[in-house]
This record gives sequence, structure tokens and C-alpha cells, in this order.
Amino acid sequence: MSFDIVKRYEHNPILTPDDMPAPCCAVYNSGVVKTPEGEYIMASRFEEPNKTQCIWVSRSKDGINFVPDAEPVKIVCKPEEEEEFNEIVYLNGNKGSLIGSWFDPRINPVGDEYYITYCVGGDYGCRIAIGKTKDFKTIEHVSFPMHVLNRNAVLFPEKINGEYWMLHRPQNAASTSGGFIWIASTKDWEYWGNCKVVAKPEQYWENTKIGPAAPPIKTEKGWLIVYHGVFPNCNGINYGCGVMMLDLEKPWKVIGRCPDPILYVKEPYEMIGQVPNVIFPGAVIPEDDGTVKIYYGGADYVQCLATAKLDDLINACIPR
Ligand code: BMA
Repeated sequence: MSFDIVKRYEHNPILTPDDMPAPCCAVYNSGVVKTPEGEYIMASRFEEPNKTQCIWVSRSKDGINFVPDAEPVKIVCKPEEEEEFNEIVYLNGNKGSLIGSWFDPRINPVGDEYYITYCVGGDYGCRIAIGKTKDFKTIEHVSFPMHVLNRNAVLFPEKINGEYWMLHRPQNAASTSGGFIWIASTKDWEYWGNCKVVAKPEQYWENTKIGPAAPPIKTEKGWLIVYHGVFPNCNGINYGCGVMMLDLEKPWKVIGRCPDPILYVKEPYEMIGQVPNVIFPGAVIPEDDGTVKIYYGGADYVQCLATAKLDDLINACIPR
């Protein structure tokens, strides 16, 4: 059943390197938000031909046709934070030369603010960064919430039990099979704790690792989350997209889960790109008509779109 509840947009991909106003070899793995005014804002992982990466925003009225901004997002921090920031995001020897990497941005509406979670990859390895934005032109650095070797952070849209919560994926879990979904909380955006394992791979298709994909959606049944799962191929990896339900009050508790992937590699734009066989979801946007738009990166190369009925995703999560 779960195999046909998601429909790909027939004119995928919706954003490609050719659409960008600057030399680009890949634009993908985007986070998306729909503002109260009805504008869709997409923050994408943008790669220059020389492999420098940045976050590039595009905007749309219909969630399908996106127009990129003229330039990438600027990430700024307070003068007293600059040394730490540069140390973490730039590669040694290239400090100040802008050869840093920031990638896989997620747009998280929390209360009436927009938080951007993304990965940075400097000398010490991959680390989560949190920033805040009002205009999606500038991101103000907030913090590096977790230790290194951590990625895929998404934030819950409201406080639960008086705290803010984040799903994330430590890179080296205590298992040869890699990554699990974890949760952490904070009272002040500065100090994070309460780290707990939320979910581990259970099925063959997600055997290598699983990681959070889009910020959780609040439903009557619980927090709906989509996640990516990875299967080891003999020539590499094969990504799929899964769905599970977390308890509204205890968001570290899985109360339902779909055993099958709701989206798995099928189309050429998911098989052929910089990294073949990758579906990397980054946003689920609920619409007034009961459908959701699911945004995902295809083959680490282009940006794609699919749709589903919210109820079908909810019902796909078999209660436990
Ligand atoms: C992950 C991240 C993603 C990427 C995926 C497949 O580790 O780097 O950005 O889409 O690998 O290459």
C-alpha cells in the first residue's frame, strides 16, 4: 500500500543547475517553507563547479516554479563569535578564503521565527549549525548545538514540555551499521541535552542508516516525520524515504511506523547525477486541501517534488 501513496511531480526536476544565475554543478537537498502570506521559500544546497558550497534561496508562488535569488545567502555571526565560526566551518589553510562548506539546509518555523539548521564541514568533520533568518537573504548564526560528527538536524515547531526539541543524527552510532535518529532539547538555544535514541533501522531497505529529513508535522495522531533510509548496494548506496509517528508529549517515543519506504529510487533523475540512487527529502509542506508537498534532492544533483495525502501518510504509520 505504502508504495503508491506518493506521486512524483510529472515535470521533475523542479530546479536544476541550468536554472541558477551563477555557475553551478548541482542544486539539491533543499529545505522549504510556506509563509503565512503563501510564498514558498526554498533553501538549497548549491555547489559551484569548483565544489565550493553555499546555501542558495529560491522563491515561488505555487511551490513548483521557483525563481532563484540573485546571490547566495550570507551567513553572519557576531564579531566575538567569528574566530570560533571560522575555525569550525573552514578547511585548514583556507581560512578566510571562503572555502568552507555549508550544506543540506532545513527551514524550521519555530513559533513565529525561522530557524535554519544546516551542516558545516570544516577541519573537524561534519557538524550541525543553527541560524535564524527573517528575510532569507542573511542567516544570523545562533550556535553549533552538538558535538562534531552530527548532521540532519530538524526542529520541532513549538515548545514541548517547556523546551525546544531537535531531531538529529550522530554520524558514528555504536553500531557497525551507522546512523540512528536521536533527539535533544534546549531551554535557551545554547545548551542542549536530554539526548536519546528515537529510532534505529528496522527494515532491509534502511539497513545502513536512517536520518531525520523534514521538520516534524503536528497531527492529531502525533508528530509525523519523514526520514531517509539507506540500503547498501554492491556499488554503493541506495536511499529511500520513510515515515513514522512520534508521541506528541514524548517526542522520543515512536508510536507508529511504516515498514516500507514511501518513496524509493525509480526515476532516471534519482539514479543519474553526482551520486546515483539518492532520494534525499528535506521538507514536507501541508496544504489546505489535505495534500502535502514533499521536496527531495535527486541523485545529489537536482531538486524534485512529490505530493501525497496527509491522511495516507498518517495511516501508513502502523501503530505500535
Ligand atoms: C549524505 C549527505 C547528503 C547526501 C547523501 C548522499 O551523507 O551528504 O547531502 O545527499 O549523503 O550522497
